[in-house]
Amino acid sequence: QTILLIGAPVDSGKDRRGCLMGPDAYRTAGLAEALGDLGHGLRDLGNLCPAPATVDPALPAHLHAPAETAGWTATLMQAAEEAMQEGLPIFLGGDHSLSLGSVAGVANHAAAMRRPQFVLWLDAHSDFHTPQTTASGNLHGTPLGYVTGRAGFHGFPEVANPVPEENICILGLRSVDRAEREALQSSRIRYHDMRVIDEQGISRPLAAFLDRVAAAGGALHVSLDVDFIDPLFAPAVGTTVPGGVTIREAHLTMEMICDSGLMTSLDLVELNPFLDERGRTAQVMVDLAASALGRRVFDRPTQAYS
Ligand code: DIR
Ligand code: MN
Ligand code: MN
Ligand code: MN
Repeated sequence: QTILLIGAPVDSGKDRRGCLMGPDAYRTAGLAEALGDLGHGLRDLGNLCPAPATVDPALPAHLHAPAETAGWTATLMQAAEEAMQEGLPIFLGGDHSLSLGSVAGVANHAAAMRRPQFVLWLDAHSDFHTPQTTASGNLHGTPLGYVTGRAGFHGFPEVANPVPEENICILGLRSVDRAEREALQSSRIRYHDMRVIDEQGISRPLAAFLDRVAAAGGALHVSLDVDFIDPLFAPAVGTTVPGGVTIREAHLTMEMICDSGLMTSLDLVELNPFLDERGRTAQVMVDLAASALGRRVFDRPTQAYS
């Protein structure tokens, strides 16, 4: 299975700049070498550019850079659909608004293959806003709203194959806005906050979700936001929230994903190298990607945990 590295220097999903440096930080931290060492075939497709787009006047006025994000969405949707025909794409962000396009694109491919699409969202935030409910106006808080087919994304590409809410699992939540909390609680999304992880460990809710994906024969997109991890270990992100998962919990998550053999696409998002010290957070993300794709200390029988 060939891995395709797709740089998406999206920086329009929020005010604070710097995520555009993400793709090159991952390259500098040795992502290609780490995955190549694991025996994977690998192609770096370089960086994408956003398609030209205009603002739809029906969008609320407080949104930050909606035209640029709509353009990125069109570009990423197409790139994701094409990449799925050739291998396992890793989208190198870029802020989390890149997932409007990456997830919608992989879902189009899954629909063409007649496979259900599942999404594992690893994030402190639920990113389930619409352009109308976001208080910040930052579209990086909206990808799950968009890909599930919520209304209000005027001027954005049509979501031909919305991801069913019950096929989405969010882990790591500790910052959920009021409008999202209400929408999430009345949705069929499986969401687990940090308290669940504290009480049950991360493996229990994760194994339950992976079992459902396997039983359905689904395709699995994993979206890894830097702020899933505690800022003690991964400080280079614009929206740090204390109380996140540890490095060990993050690696266990990625190793279980690897053992399941289910992952078909991956986002690495929200890294802001401008906020970092010596590329430390980029290195953490590269190591986590390596765990998701086969790096381990010792071999072990698969699914020893379930
Ligand atoms: C916040 C931040 N909920 C917003 N979202 C982030 O602006 O809507 N998502 N950082 O990962
Ligand atoms: Mn996010
Ligand atoms: Mn296809
Ligand atoms: Mn986040």
